[in-house]
Amino acid sequence: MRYAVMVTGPAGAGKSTFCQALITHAQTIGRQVHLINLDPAAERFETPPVLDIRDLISLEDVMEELEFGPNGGLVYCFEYLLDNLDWLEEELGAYEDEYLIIDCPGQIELYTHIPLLPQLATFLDRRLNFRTSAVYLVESQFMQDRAKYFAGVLSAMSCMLSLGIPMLCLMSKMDLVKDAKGRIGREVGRYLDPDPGLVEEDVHARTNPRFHGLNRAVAGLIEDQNIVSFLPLDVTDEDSVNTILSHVDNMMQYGEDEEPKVPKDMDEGDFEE
Ligand SMILES: Nc1nc2c(ncn2[C@@H]2O[C@H](COP(=O)(O)OP(=O)(O)O)[C@@H](O)[C@H]2O)c(=O)[nH]1
Ligand SMILES: [Mg+2]
Repeated sequence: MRYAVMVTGPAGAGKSTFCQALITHAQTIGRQVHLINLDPAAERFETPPVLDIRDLISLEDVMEELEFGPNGGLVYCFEYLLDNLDWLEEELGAYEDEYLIIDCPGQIELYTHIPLLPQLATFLDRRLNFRTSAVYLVESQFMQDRAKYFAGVLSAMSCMLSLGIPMLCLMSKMDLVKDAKGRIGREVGRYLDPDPGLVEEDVHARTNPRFHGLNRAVAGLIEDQNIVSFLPLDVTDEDSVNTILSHVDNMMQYGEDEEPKVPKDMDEGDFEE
């Protein structure tokens, strides 16, 4: 069985940093995972990827030769990748029984405008028979501005619905919002599992009353569907990375032929006699 985790989320959310943290952690616990870079705009990697879209096409060349801006260039690169899926298939052919971490571009255009990442997810999942899942990162600073936070939640929902593969949402850069004792306060905790009260309080205060109905509807949607809740990610804390890895494993039923796995933070107390 082959496994692929697509690491998604807006630019700057911490995707590449998370990929690196996962790889370092996997090495520590003696597990092999491989990094695939599908972000044509990526810069340097601490651990070099085993497969890199930049070997197929470079954003710099596209921008220079075709005179595209950065966003158009990215779309072009990704369309080019999808036109050359046999390249990807061939390159990935060497990875049997492997666990791949795929660093993806963040531009929302690639998810919703032109569903290029969904096409890629489908290709990995259906055509190449990877057990495919995704994580979506929203950065913790968004919790300081509720309008941004709700935009983040909605973009996570949109990504989840468009990718059509199991997805986990992560609140990244949690080290920036922990208290002096390194704990996640109750107020912060509310953002990890959003409730409609979050909107009533201050988004209402800042919007024209004629939008209050809309605010409430959006909050209700998030609440009713109950599809977005966040796992806290702090790359500086190995336990946090480990917990996320076990949730991702669980989502893909990684190693189900071996012994069953329960995410570490879910097992406590559940099995007491
Ligand atoms: N404090 C903190 N900074 C982070 C964390 N993860 C990423 N960053 C910083 O956020 C910026 C963007 O990270 P990067 O991984 O390149 O984001 P990407 O565009 O989603 O790949 C970089 O300056 C990182 O050093 C984190 O967990 N904590
Ligand atoms: Mg990156």
